Amino acid sequence: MRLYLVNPSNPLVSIIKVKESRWNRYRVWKPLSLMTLAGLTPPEWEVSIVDENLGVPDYEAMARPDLVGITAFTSQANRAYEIARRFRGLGVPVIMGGIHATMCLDEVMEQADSVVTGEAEGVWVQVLQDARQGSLKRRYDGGFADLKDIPVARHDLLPPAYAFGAVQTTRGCPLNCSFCSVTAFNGAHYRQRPIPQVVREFQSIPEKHVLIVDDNLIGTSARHIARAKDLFRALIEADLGKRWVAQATINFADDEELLTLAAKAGCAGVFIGFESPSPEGLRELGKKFNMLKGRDFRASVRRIQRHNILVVGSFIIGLDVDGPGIGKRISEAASHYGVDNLNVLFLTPLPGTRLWDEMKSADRLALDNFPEDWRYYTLTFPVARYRQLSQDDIIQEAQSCSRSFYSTPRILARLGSSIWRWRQPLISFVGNFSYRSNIDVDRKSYVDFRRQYPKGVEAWGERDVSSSGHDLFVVPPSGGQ
Ligand code: B12
Ligand code: SF4
Repeated sequence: MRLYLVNPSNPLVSIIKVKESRWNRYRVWKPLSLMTLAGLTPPEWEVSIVDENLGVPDYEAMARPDLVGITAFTSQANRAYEIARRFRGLGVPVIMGGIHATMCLDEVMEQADSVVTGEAEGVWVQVLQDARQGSLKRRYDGGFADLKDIPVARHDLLPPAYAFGAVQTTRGCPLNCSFCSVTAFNGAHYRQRPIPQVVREFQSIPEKHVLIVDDNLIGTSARHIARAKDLFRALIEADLGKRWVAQATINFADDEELLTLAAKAGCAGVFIGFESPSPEGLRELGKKFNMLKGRDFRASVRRIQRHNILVVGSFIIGLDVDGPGIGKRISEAASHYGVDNLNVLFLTPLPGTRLWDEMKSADRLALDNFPEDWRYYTLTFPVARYRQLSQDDIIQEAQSCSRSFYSTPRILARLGSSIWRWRQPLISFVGNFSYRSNIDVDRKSYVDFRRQYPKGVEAWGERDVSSSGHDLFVVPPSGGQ
């Protein structure tokens, strides 16, 4: 029995554009969902993973499969449906799963023979058995898996074309930010995978650099952090020789022992969601966690960097509190905090989030011709009606933010500092130039986007003249807000 597992590509995602920007070659990530499904698949199936991000294959020339499984983030849904149509047209049954299938079940049911919602560990073997017997059900629900059941992913099934391998050590996030799908999808209960299994999987990853895909590597409570320390101790003990990057909340900076262990265990960089330069913005996004304990972001970033760990800061643009000039303010805040790279994304209502519910009920989805418009839900297009900014304004703000943060003098200053302190200079170099080159890639995409939607969209509400003060980097909060 032949099974194809497909990761669809969305050509509008800038980091997959390796021809337009050669720097993006160093940011190609392995699709862990499909490698995990392959790891769950019994040996009687001959499995191939097709990752369209490496290039769309000639499907005609490939042997006919008995079953096709397709994964999709929301931004990949349109392409996923094209692939599904192709195989279903040949009479091959198609199963879809992943976050989009879970959040938009009715839509996906129309496009696939069968849909798996939630996490697949508990149901995949049954799905395959039913497929063999020709009795696939229309829907399976995996719910939340017991993390003991995550198999070692099939890292061997993909070619050595990736900059980063991938592994997962926890699922779920104890926080619940309004724009984020994670809590709706993986739950607020923070589940941790048994450490020996994580180490075993790490050992099977061929890439030297690895992305730990956890949404929140260290969690928030003392118990979560104790577990993260145990994980790092086990990785040190295993002496894997890997360098890894991960996502964490800003409390990563609060514990010196944690930072020392993380660095020794191979941590090269951490991606942190600062989200907004103002307390009003953090409140709007439900991320008050960032303001606890009277936090000084600049000092927190420094503490992390002292362990030779790079900090990538992520911000969201287009909040209701964001007026004209927000792009520059984010760039100034990120420079003031001293982050090594800045990633700025548009506020995007993703299905299943609180933000989606709020914006949909207020008729604030500017691009709502679904499924066609999903391809713009990449967090790099203005898909909503922003309160104080028109579509053109927000594009300009985002571009001016990136241009200011990635200006030549600022890049040189950051590179100088990372060489001087020997803080991952190579990764810092690639990161800065990759983000900078994508400013142009994005600019071209916006021209096409505006051609597609020539009317543009005006701001949804009034401009708020009082909302421009109180930047966290100007007035540190007094804490506990
Ligand atoms: C790693 C990651 C990435 C990597 C992707 C690497 C890759 N090639 O896959 C990178 C950095 C490239 C990335 C990019 C983006 N990402 Co991202 N990413 C993640 C992250 C943190 C982990 C995903 C992961 O690997 N999980 C581990 C695997 C094992 O779990 P899984 O994917 O859920 O798969 C399980 C089930 O879903 C199911 N399943 C999945 N697929 C299938 C298919 C079938 C057939 C079946 C049966 C089951 C099944 O079985 C698996 C095992 O249980 C998630 C957060 C999250 N918790 O999901 C965000 C997340 C998926 N990303 C998100 C977003 C928005 C993006 C971007 C659009 C924007 C951005 N800048 O981040 C881009 C778009 C990329 C694109 N191509 O369109 C959102 C998606 C929300 C949505 N509704 O689509 C998430 C949920 C984060 C969030 N805060 O909301 N991302
Ligand atoms: S944005 Fe980060 S901290 Fe907030 S709910 Fe999502 S994963 Fe958790």
